[in-house]
Amino acid sequence: MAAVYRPGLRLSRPGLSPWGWSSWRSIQTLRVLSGDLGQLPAGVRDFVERSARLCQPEGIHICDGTEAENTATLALLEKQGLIRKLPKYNNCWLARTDPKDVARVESKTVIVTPSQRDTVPLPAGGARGQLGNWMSPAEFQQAVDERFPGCMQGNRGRDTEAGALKILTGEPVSHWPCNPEKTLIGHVPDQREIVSFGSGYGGNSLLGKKCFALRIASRLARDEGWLAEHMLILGITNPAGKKRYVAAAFPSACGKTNLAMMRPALPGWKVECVGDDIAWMRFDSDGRLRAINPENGFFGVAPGTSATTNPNAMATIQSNTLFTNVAETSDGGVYWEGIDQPLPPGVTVTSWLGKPWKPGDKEPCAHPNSRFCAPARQCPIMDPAWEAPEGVPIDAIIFGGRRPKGVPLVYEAFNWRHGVFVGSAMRSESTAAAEHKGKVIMHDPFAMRPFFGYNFGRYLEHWLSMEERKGARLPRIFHVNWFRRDEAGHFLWPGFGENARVLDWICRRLEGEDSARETPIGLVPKEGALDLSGLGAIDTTQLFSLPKDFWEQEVRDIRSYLTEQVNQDLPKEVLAELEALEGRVRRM
Ligand code: OXD
Ligand code: MN
Repeated sequence: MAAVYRPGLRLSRPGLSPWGWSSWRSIQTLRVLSGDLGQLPAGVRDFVERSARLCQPEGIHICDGTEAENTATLALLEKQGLIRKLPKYNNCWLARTDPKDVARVESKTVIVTPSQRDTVPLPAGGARGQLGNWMSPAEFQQAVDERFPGCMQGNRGRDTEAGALKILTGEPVSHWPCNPEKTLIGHVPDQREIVSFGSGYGGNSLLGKKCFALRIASRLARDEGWLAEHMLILGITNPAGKKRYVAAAFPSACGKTNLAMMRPALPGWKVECVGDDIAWMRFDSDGRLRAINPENGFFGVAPGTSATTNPNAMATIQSNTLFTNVAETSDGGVYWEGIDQPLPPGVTVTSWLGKPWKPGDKEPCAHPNSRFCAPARQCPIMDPAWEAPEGVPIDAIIFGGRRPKGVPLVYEAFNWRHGVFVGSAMRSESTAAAEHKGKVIMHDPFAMRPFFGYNFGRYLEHWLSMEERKGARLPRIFHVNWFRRDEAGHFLWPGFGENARVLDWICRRLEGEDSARETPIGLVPKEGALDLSGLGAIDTTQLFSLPKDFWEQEVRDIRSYLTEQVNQDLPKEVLAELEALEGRVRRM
């Protein structure tokens, strides 16, 4: 894939790009297949012309975003054999990628700044940095030179490009175009520029999502005093009609989409969805933190999604949806692990690898990171204000992770500063959304580890600085863990719709209810404060227990992570919170 995306922000003037675009040889007259270059703003036109000179496509199609364009694009991709229609649904499609191009590639995702420390903290003792990858402008220039010149030309282009740019050549392709060896996802925050090569998959190539709305936007947000975060946004209304909005940060594959679209198990409660992945938040003139979802759709993990776990997602994906790497049924439908739908008699399944598959087979039928991509407006519970330009007022921020041991169902931070520390100390079992292997507990501060657009130490300072904003009404901060297990490995909490019980407690805390007790790690629900009516046996003692040996190890791990990885850039306030926690754990 060779896609160059540049949001229309502060476009540099012709000839001024540091990447030496102007030095590439000029090509034949540009062949504009549709649209009018002359109608584009000067900066955009300049960008298109320079990119075309560099990549040398056979033609240029200027997107107009119309339905007709969408239909024509789908038809062309179908003709090229890149997607196939799923006749069981309305306008739904299946793409099967190259098995080597199935997830975000964090190791090949870089941020380019003149100074390394603007992008990443320098770890102590020469340790390998885990908070993003920096590339120098010179190295980046070389990487661009090695990849882009002529990459859309004739046959060569076929091996390296995909998506909208691929269709420019109009030639049929029999395989998923990617170049895993040369994949590079580069961000140049100073230029607000993203350059992606070699992958057609998800976050590597949907450049408006992780690349722009998180990495570049987090840098913009720091410069301009707002927040760009890996958070869902939901509205929750209690039986008395009182509505609150919360934003929640979870690492990939912790059930963010399920929570964002939750059908509450508690009678009389209503959840409405504003967004399932990204929140842009700023304080308004009344000091309220307001959030918008900058996305237009959902790009959710398919396996585990079912009428039980997420009925609203299932309703959303019945039409106008592009599925990737799920399995296909012989009656033209989709299938995956945990879809919880018996196969009708006589219906067979083809796996994401194109092989016959039957229930009980060792290999999964769908790739664990297989996805659905659907318009948000199709979700039956979209919040009436989901597109409101002023955003929705956020009263609580929830952090969470997949923690099989030691971390209670819910706790509240003592205050903003403690909450920032809680975000910095987030950890979770690893996910299929990136290239990591195995179920290791990874540090994932603010669920942003793969998405920071600048030095994490400075990001922490930015969060801490919110406390100093005059008139800011800071949201309360909570931490949740739906995934704690007992000794036998069984989940201690049913999750999904029952998580409304935790949101209920959070809402009551926001109303000022005295329903929390202090523990060394934060405030947890008082005995009987969590509504467990009708739930059957829940072992709340285990669910909320704080084993001293676990927390001793946890604070050791947090200390070594923060002091090694953030090192000189760790704000003293965060270090002080860590020391305070260490003291409380010692006295446990
Ligand atoms: C995603 C992720 O949303 O990896 O795809 O976080
Ligand atoms: Mn995400």
